[in-house]
Amino acid sequence: MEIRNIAIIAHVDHGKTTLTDAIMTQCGHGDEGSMDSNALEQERGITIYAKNTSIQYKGTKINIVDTPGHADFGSEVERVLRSIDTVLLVVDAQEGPMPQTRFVLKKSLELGLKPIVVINKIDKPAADPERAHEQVLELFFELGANEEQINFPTIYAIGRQGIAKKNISDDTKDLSALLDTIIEHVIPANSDTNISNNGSAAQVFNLAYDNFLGRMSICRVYGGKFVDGQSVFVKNNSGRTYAGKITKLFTFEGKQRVAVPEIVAGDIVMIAGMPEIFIGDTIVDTENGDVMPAIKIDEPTVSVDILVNNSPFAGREGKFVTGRQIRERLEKELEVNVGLRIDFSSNESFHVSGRGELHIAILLENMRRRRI
Ligand SMILES: Nc1nc2c(ncn2[C@@H]2O[C@H](COP(=O)(O)OP(=O)(O)OP(=O)(O)O)[C@@H](O)[C@H]2O)c(=O)[nH]1
Ligand SMILES: [Mg+2]
Repeated sequence: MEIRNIAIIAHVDHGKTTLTDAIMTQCGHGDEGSMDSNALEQERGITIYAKNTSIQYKGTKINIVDTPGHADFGSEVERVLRSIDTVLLVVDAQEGPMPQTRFVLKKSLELGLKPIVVINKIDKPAADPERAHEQVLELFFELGANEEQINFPTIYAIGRQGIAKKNISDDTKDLSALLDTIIEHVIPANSDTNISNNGSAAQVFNLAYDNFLGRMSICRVYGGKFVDGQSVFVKNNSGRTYAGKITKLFTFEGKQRVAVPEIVAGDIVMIAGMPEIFIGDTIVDTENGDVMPAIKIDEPTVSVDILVNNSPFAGREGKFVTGRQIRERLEKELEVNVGLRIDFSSNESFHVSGRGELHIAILLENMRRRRI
């Protein structure tokens, strides 16, 4: 089956998740709930973590990564952009491009991606889709887009009603115009052998945990294929290579993972069996296979010191209150929270740096809920 891999990117609240949910619903995955599945995401009504899903449309598999639009979670966007071939740049038809539109578009253009622009929320009373389109075009020029990138296809949408159109005046009732454009415009992922010319390779862009299988890596397969039970090598950008063995393979159907005997180039998959793997690492089938370029993440902007509570109120809340327990939790967080930096060198406190106040606040709230 042919495969297309895309990410949906935008400024906060411009309608990425609503659009992704509508695509899921129209492609038969409406009973799986919103992409904003995390408890904190539901409480706050924003996306915090990039997540992937997979649908089938006209016999083609489309892997979609929904990303957060809040600037504090920019690293979530950066870490997934390598694993996909095109972005849907969603822009609110009333607000036009906003600061984070610029940030995510810049990162995409730098990677050579050719975006599809979705002017969304055209149902808003004050929407001005033509002006938004004009502003997006200007932004492409400003960011130094090449000619191919500037010739982006534009789709007009009401994500909340599951409607997409090629022209504003079209009378459409579903998202076919968008899905057809994805099939036409995005290069088939299977044909993508240019990145790895040295055997089978997959790069990790996310991690997950399973009580039975342990650490799971979510990867994009770049070349060849891997089979269940295969012996492989893991390589990282600091030059380390070590042997490993695949103990289980999955692909995605909607948000569900499905066990498969083999995975092929182009697909976005989940691999179990490598307990020490990290985001950015490359899995190869031969010891001299090429390591993929590192995934670049911008530096943090704010920091806080976390220390053991020694105030008179100590011990009133939480269960895991020692320095060692805090440290263990922070070390685990570092594995998946790629925008975070932590300095463990002081004995008294941990110096935690993130991409903004909300980035740190979500970390602290997650720790509090784990009774730390
Ligand atoms: N009027 C209108 N509102 C919409 C449309 N699509 C989404 N919304 C509303 O816009 C708000 C934000 O939608 P989300 O889909 O959560 O936005 P998002 O881009 O995923 O937000 P983050 O992931 O937090 O960046 C919600 O209140 C939606 O109901 C649309 O087509 N028209
Ligand atoms: Mg969202």
